[in-house]
Amino acid sequence: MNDSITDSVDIVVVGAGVTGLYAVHKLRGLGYRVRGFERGEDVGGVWYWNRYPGARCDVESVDYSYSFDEELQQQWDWSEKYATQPEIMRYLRHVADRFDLRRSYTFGTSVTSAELDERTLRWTVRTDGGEVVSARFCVYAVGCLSSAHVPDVPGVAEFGGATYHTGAWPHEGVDFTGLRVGVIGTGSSGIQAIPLIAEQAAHLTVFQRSANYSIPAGNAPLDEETRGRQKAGYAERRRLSRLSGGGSPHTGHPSRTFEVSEEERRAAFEERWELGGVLYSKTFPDQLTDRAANDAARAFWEEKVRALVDDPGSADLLVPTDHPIGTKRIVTDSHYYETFNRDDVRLVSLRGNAIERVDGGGVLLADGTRVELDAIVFATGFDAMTGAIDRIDVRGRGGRRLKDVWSEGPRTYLGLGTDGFPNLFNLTGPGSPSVMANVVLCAEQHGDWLAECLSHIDEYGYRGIEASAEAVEKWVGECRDRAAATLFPAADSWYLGANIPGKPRVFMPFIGGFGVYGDIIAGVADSGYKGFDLLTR
Ligand code: NA7
Repeated sequence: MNDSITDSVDIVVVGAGVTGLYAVHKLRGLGYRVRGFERGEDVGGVWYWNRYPGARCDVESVDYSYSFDEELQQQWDWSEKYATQPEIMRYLRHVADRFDLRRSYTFGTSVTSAELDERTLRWTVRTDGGEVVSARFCVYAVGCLSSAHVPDVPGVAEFGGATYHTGAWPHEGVDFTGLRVGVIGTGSSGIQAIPLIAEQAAHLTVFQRSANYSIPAGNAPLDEETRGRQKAGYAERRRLSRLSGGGSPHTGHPSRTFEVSEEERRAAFEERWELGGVLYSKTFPDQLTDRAANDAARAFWEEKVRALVDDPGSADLLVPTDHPIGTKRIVTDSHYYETFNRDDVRLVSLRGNAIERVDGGGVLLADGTRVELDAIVFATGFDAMTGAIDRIDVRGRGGRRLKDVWSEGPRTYLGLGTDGFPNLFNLTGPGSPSVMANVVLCAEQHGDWLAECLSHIDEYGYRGIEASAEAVEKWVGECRDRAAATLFPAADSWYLGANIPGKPRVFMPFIGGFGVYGDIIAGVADSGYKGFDLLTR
């Protein structure tokens, strides 16, 4: 053993979010020695960091929960249809305690590098805590929305008030009482936070670069009867979810948009509007592939939203004109549009009038307007899908850096592996459907696949596994071609890296759906890991 090595294990897992926790549980259950590292001081991943007011999941809580343990599933009581951040944190802490997962983790510690020893096929993993761990397998579960993006606005350092990013919210909370607050960004985080900040602040200015499509959540407390019904129906709920595109049991209308009468079409849109949130994008099966079908869904949405906003000028600004509905994730809100009916809330469009700079007392726009502020909230999103892994200096065969190999966009086979990086797995990341589906079931799907894969390697005495260059090339093409057959590339979304200046414009997720993807990776396992090389030396 190299002198500098502080520990030697079978597997290092990076991240203690929904995905990492399950991976640790599953792999430890097979008898592997696992070390986990987590940047936060506790479990939770995105839910540990995103504590902004109004932070809430846009997947129903009954679905956004692990399915692997029937007792856990039956015993845990969700209090609302859509769980808030604190409730999800309570749940993940409960899971960590119940399955004794914390003992495998070192918290408050970031992995800084991982280097392959080509002779042994082991990884040397270094942390900012000074640990040097040798591992046979390295598993990244670092999250797709965990590298906060603060735009490079001149003068922010001169601002006299406080600044915040929704994805790195102070744990002690923030009191905006009596303050003039500016929120920059109207994605999911901004739209969730804005109504609650408006209630507290003396005045709120919302700086909107692009309007977004949002749909009221229809959130409600869950009563005993509803919970009982959900729990009794869990088996069927999960079965349908596993077949679905998004990892939830809801299925859209069986016909295409214009195969039904106008009356039936409106009834279907109304039903989805009432269901609430993100599922509206799949009311009809052709909505995200056919422009006219999308326009019909969009027109119904616009009618609904205009009815919620008193001032037609504000309504005009709040209706997106730049992308088809659903091609950025539809936001699931609570009283967002009504917030613009308040006298103490002002909507400022940055279209053609960008923020030029921040100074000591506020924000200066290109047209010379100055907005005086006491606090600025950046709800400006994330360097999505690749940002967190890019922070780690990963070096594979020949010393090649993963960041360089991915410089033109992430290159994976099935999202799970990259050629030149044997025994390294990336869970629920680019090349997988996780950001377009219920990530909890995605975490289980990947954790189970990985467990089976490692068991196979050991059963047959292999030293490791590595995606082939041909398989990676094909999968990158498949992800690109599937996206190209939809309306998704028409939006400047973070799926495409379009929100980060200079990032290559490549559609990063697998868009074919959770169920289809599950069949593909299961087929690969059944075939003896076609597309991977099983390494004997
Ligand atoms: P998003 O969805 O990336 O939203 C970020 C918002 O910030 C969006 O409105 C952006 O406008 C805006 N933005 C970003 N940079 C700037 C600059 N430089 N100036 C002004 N406005 C800017 O991130 P969220 O955190 O809201 O949500 C991420 C995901 O979390 C969400 O999809 C859910 O899956 C959960 P743009 O639209 O780019 O013009």
